[in-house]
Amino acid sequence: MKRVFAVNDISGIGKCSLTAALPIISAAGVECDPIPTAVLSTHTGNISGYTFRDLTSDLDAYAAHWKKIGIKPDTIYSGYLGSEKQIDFVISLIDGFSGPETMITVDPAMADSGVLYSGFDNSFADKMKLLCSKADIITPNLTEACILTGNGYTECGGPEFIRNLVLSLARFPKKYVILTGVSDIKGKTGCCVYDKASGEARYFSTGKCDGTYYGTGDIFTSVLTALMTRGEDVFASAEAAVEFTYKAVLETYRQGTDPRLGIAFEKYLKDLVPGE
Ligand code: PXL
Repeated sequence: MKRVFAVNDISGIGKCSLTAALPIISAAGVECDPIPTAVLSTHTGNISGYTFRDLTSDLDAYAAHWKKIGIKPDTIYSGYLGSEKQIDFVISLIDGFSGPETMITVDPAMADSGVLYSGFDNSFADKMKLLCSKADIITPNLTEACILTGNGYTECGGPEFIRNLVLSLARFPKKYVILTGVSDIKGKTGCCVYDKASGEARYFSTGKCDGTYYGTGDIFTSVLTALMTRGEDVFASAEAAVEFTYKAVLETYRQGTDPRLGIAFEKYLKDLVPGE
């Protein structure tokens, strides 16, 4: 069985970070080994009063124990990280556990809708660039892409703007840039996948629901990471991840629940289960 190390926080409510990665990667038939960086009562997006227990001081011993008992990952996947120290930890994890066959996925989760998430600053964003340069695949949203490349943020840049952004992001990862929350079709959303080796760029698009849905980036990158770890090609994996995320957002919209409390992806987990 393939194994993913997932370095991310646990937000008790919100179905993002590890509470998305664990069910999604497991459903896809890949073992998900969590490395929890912090425990929060909820995610931090537009909800006040959340608790935050930082686990940074546990991380080195946690990884050292895995090293001692001989656990080896096929993929190392990092998402939301709470501090520059935690970025340093992920870099040391990559140095200590990866070989030529290990896939490294970095979701530089730090911003959305034109602004950094609460608690992050420019110095954190600079350190995130270093982590992105250790990755095979990066999955920034439009805001994160603008921060990483030093571009001014605009929500509705045309195809030329997106093309330049993707090419500019290509300096970071070894293999693929996957820019999320964009489309080449007006009124749609999805992602743009750029393969550095071939120079090929492809868009995958779906419809768009009104409103802000927290955790979509984590859901998208968890599906993508699981499928690629399973051996599927980057374009097929990104297309499946876009579709899965859209179905779940649509379900949330239909249910009419508060989108801050999480995306209703459970019903679609069965679509990720590998065939016999
Ligand atoms: O989904 C990204 C994410 C993960 N973890 C925490 C967050 C967020 C986004 O706001 O606050 C704690």
